[in-house]
Amino acid sequence: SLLTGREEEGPEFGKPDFVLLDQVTMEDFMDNLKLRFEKGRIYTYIGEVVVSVNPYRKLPLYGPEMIAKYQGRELYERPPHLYAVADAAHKAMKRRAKDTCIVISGESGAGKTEASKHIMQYIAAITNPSQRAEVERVKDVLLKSTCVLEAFGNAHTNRNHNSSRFGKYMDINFDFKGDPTGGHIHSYLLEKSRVLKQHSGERNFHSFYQLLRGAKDGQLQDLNLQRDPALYTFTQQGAGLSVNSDEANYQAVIQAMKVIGFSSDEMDCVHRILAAILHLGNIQFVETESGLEVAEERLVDHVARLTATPRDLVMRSLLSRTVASGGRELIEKDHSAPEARYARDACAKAIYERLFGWIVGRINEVMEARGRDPRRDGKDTVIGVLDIYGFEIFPDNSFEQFCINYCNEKLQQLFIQLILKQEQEEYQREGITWQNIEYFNNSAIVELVERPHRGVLAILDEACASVGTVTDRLFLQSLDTHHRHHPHYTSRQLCPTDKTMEFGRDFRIKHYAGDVTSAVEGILGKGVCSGTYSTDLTLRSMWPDGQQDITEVTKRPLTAGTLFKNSMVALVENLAAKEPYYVRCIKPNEEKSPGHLDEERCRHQVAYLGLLENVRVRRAGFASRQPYPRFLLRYKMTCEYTWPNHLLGSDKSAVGALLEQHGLKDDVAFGHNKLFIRSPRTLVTLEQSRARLIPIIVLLLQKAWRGTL
Ligand code: AD9
Ligand code: MG
Repeated sequence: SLLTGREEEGPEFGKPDFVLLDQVTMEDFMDNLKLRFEKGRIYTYIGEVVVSVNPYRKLPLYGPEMIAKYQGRELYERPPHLYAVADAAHKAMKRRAKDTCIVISGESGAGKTEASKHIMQYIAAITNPSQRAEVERVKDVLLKSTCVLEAFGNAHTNRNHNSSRFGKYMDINFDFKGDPTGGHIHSYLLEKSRVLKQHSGERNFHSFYQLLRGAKDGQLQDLNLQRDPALYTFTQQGAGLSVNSDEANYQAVIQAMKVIGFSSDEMDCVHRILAAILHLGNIQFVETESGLEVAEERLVDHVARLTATPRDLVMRSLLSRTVASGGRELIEKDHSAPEARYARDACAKAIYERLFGWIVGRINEVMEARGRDPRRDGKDTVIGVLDIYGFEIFPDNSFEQFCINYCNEKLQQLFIQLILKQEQEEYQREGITWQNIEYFNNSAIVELVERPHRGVLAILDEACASVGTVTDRLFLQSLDTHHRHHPHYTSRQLCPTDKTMEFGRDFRIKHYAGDVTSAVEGILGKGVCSGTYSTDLTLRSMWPDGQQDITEVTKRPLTAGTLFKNSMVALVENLAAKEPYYVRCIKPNEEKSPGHLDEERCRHQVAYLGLLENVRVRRAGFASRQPYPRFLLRYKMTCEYTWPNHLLGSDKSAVGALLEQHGLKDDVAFGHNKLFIRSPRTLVTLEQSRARLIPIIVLLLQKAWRGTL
């Protein structure tokens, strides 16, 4: 380190890059992962990809001092870290005006959100050295937005006490100085069914508990709420699970909302909506002689008042619905008790979803890039950060898991394409012949889901267009007919001996990450509910499309599945146009216990994240590549022609002479700017020879130093 400014990680910490493994086998990979993890080295590279293992404990890896170590350094100069990748993305953006993105993937609890926060903090810390006020404001909003979105979009689940229940892609815009000037957040598929129901041991979204536990007595009174979450159907289930500091977080969220620029009216409105949802959840229906009635009308009063909606409209939308009969005529049809409960739940979900979408939209308004630089023709560069839910396999999987897993297949496909494409382009650029490599191609699974006309989503659309006539069961039959022979699809009907699926209820998709069985029950349902009639302006602005009237429903609105597919296609297009950096997160164990690595679980993740293939692709032919100057800087002391400086005309020919002397020339290829090294053994040889020399050189330097005294 004396010579190059590099921070050494000794061999006792294993290989900092999986590319350096002697052999690419699962065993070698796992041994290295485990060794490093046990030594607190949670980050390891595969080329420029960071593999990260959640330590479940505080490690001294973050903060200003660490940030300073990585700032402006090259990837290889420091031990593997998220900061290095954030810096690389920022450098690519600043030096080469490249749009970049950082894609963070991994399963629930693997550390994606934490990683994205470290990356954001790094970027915030290294930018705006001149403290421009407008840039500082943008940075504040960027950092604070996380806190707000987590309150409304995260929940305590069995797998993660702070699980993101939505996907998030955040673009950060930079000006020509490399300072953030704005941003934009896309959110994907909030798991809104959580508003109604949670698995045992899980909670509703944090926001509800924060309000109940954190609001002042007076405010709760205004909202007709009592403090105990056990009193509300929607929060009862998670009431016993006290997640630390709901009160403190309530204050933090309010503080963050203030910084972002939410007005106090808007914050009031948010709280009123949360309260209205809690009251809605407690509404029960009774059948009387004169028809269906609400058990506690007082609750309807609360909902009406809190949402500033006429009371009889609330009542009517619970007890009946308007349907188009024949031509243009609309008639009111009374609900049965189950229909009324369904309407109530659909309404609660829809309101929460709108609330979340509105919050995201408000943050975006505030972050909208301002004052674009004219020197860039109004174009600034972007770093995108994607923190999206990983594969989810539960005992019962619903529509949400279906979408989430589809999303992961898409991203995996993109990962394969980009990694291969990048490699290929690099070889071409450097004038080196490329050899093909086998890798798992998951496009059959992606096709199964998204193919026009016969993909699962297309069939679902078809079925949704005719709810009422098409039942869940018929939907399943249609899937069975179309995908009878698909290698990644099965159901009990097609595989009658498999008792883990139920006849007429389940279908299974064989994902890369494992088999996921979904029940079709209720998959076709959809709710109509709107805040169009509220006299509260904030609330009304959550329904910008509110003018849509009931007759338009017959025009086949896009289903949630299609909307999700479209948003995924757009996301993938967007990512593919950027220079990608990857963080692949691994969850070490199910118990959230620090320092324990469950090999079985990790092996599975390494397999489905395609990490071995990644190493292989990276090594296909060439394990490592380095620009000539960088190579010389590191190894020049191992050769008399190059130490301390070479006189060979070009760095390329100096590297040639060095390798010649070591007898390693057959193992490399000379690109235009970079040296390509075929086997890791060559690097090992060079490293060893360097390691032998370093103490001698240090000694020599010390002598020379003393001599000057
Ligand atoms: V989910 O798909 O949103 O359910 P994530 O986002 O992958 O999931 P998250 O980042 O929330 O997981 O991490 C889960 C928990 O692991 C955190 O709340 C921390 O307690 C813990 N964690 C994660 N990364 C680190 C880390 N680098 N250092 C210490 C960590 N603890
Ligand atoms: Mg998360």
